[in-house]
Amino acid sequence: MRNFITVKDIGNLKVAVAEALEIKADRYKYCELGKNKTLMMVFFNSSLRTRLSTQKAALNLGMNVIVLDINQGAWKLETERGVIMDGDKPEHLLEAIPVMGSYCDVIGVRSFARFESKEDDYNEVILNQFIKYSGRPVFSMEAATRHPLQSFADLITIEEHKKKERPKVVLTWAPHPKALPQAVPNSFAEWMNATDYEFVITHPKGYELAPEFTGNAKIEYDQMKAFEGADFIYAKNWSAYSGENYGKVLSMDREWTVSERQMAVTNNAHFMHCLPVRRNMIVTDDVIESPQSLVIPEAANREISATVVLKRIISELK
Ligand code: AN0
Ligand code: CP
Repeated sequence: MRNFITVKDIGNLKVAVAEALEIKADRYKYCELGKNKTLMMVFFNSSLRTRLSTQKAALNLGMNVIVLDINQGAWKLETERGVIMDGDKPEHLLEAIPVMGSYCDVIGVRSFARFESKEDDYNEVILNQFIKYSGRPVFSMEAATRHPLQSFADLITIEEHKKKERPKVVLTWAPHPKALPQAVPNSFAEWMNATDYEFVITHPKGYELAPEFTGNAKIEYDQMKAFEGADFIYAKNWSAYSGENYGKVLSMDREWTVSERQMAVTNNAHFMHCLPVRRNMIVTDDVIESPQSLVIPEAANREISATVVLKRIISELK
């Protein structure tokens, strides 16, 4: 594997999950593989899980790790070509990227949707410049439209906890006070569509995701109906995608907060969320603390998904 950006990059999902479970059983199995190889993690946005789990994954493989937080101590970066740089940004991404590439063997990038231009966000202009100009394999640590390390960890978690071959998995929108990207739900949908699970998406009208991600998933606007018989509830807020409303908060309706009321009609479903989560906006205290909640094991599996991805990338380094 060269880059890890979408579900397609991981190939067969059954093989990937089997590899993940093998690594989970012995996470230091490949501890020699990364000797004298350096991972650089570049963050344009905050992170708790991604920075810790990806660093841990690199350490499992014996790699060295460098972390750069662009907004803390680095020069402010211009990202658009052709700009007369007489403002507050002393450096251009077009120099910064190859320089970063010269100090490492693999680069991880976190660069969220900026909501300034839907076209730029959905064309992944920042991430693609890293792929084009770093000269290194690049993996996404959540880019503008996808969060594949999260989705892979989510898949591992579902495979570990499912009680039937083809569980019913429901992605539900839930309210949040600030505009959030569509990357997590897009990615989750893309990965679920690549399985043979029964997959349903529920959200208020106006929160339709891009069709390239929802694919053939069933869209159900009635949340209670969507939850009926579900085996897994995956909650997430996202801002509007469609048309003029791109990046806007259209609803803060707390009827959509996941509570015991909706969980009661499920098949004793497990509750999932990628974290960070705002309690009593997205999910009630009772549901997130219930024995059916998987949020902690789900986050723990981020170390496993990252170990598989880094292992595959460094195995192919020249
Ligand atoms: C981010 C998001 O919704 O994309 C990161 C989630 C992993 N969440 C927040 O910014 C709160
Ligand atoms: N789930 C996730 O990616 O968390 P962080 O934003 O804390 O990395």
